Amino acid sequence: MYALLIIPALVIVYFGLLFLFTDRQVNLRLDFNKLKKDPWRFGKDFLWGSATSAHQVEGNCTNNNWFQFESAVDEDGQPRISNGQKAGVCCDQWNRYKEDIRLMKELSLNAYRFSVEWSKIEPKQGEFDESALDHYEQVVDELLANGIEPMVTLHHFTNPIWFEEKGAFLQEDSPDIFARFVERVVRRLGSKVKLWCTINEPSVYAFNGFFIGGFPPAEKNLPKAAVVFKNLLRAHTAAYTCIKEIEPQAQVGLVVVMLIYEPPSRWNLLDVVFNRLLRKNMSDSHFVYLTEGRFKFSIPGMASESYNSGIRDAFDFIGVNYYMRFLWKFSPFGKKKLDIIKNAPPEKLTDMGWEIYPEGLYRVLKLVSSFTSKPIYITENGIADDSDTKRAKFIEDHLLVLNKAVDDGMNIKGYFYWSLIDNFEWAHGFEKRFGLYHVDYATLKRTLREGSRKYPEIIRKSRG
Ligand code: GCO
Repeated sequence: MYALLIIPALVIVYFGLLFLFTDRQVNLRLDFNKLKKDPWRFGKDFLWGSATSAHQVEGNCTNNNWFQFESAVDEDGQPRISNGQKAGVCCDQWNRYKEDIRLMKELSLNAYRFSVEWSKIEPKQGEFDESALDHYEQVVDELLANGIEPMVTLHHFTNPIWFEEKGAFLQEDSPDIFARFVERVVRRLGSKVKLWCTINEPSVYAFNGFFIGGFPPAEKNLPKAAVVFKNLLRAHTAAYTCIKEIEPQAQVGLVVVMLIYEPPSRWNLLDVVFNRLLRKNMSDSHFVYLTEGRFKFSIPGMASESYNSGIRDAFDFIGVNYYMRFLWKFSPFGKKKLDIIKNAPPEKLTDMGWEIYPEGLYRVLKLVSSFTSKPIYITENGIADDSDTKRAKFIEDHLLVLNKAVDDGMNIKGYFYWSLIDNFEWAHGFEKRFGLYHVDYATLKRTLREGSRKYPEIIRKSRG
């Protein structure tokens, strides 16, 4: 008799848990033909930009941890960077920034997100190089003279070697060390720059560097990754406080990479719960920290870290980097316990192997908006597409989705395409081409890609 009841009870519990942990927007699909009929709703003040980071475009970043990493080899003696490439002179934006700003203007852009290279500004601890600050001030002046709003990122993955050698963001006092650098930058640029991103993608820096091993220092230690994640968020708050003391009017935000964590099967409770756990730790944790000051990272049996800053709402905006969705499969008894399932057809994949899923942008914006009504900037979104066959559609579809998000009342203030020009894609080297402009690395010539024309076309239409 009881046995007969157990089965329906288990079924109820199973589906109850499924309901509890399933993302309400799982597999969301939108009708793009319908979206195309909507008028563009980005107001006149909307920021239309592109984004880069110092190490990926500037050239001669020879005093940071990535410079060291580019010469290092892995456990099998293989180079850390694809084909043993090195960033080197890169796109030489340090010397060609005027040309690049002209390229932005040609696309009708009115904003540029770029990062300042800490290792050039503070080459030794406590020693600041005013000529590096002069350079960034000149860049900012040139942008402003061309009607382009600068958005400055203070930390985009690279550390000065001296900081790296001390233990970088594993150190308890790393937020203070970082804030001292921030102070120097803001004292110099603060009267001209209104928009500041403190840290780019804390979770990517922490987990690529300390768990997956694709970034320096290439460790595989989840508890350490959790500590670094925590300290990066603390560093955000330290930077926020410092900037606001100097420039109370400044708008300061954190840049969060937002993946869609999707169960390969929506009826498999294990997959559903596991993907929810990942989202909670890797995405939601940023927003709980920002809004409540509480940090909690917990993967049962593997790592657990918590912290309370006691400071709520130390942010003025959220920067969202959105690229793709991942289907994570968790097989506790399988050979490969953790796997990313790839079932998208080739036409839906970028050169990075990432699934093109524009609806995901809507979903992540909805998620961020459930935590805060403060402004959101899409600080990165783009495609590696060397053949340039998918770029135009990628841009259009993502902007249609963004338009819907604006229409639905989400507080979105700008969009920055990654990237202005092809650049050094970290451990992937130069092969992955994200640029609106193609870069010929032999001559450094920039050439607009056909597919990129979609971007200014939409910008112009939306301005009316
Ligand atoms: C990141 C960064 C960029 C990347 C871009 C494309 O997310 O890793 O912010 O530096 O180049 O996202 O992968």
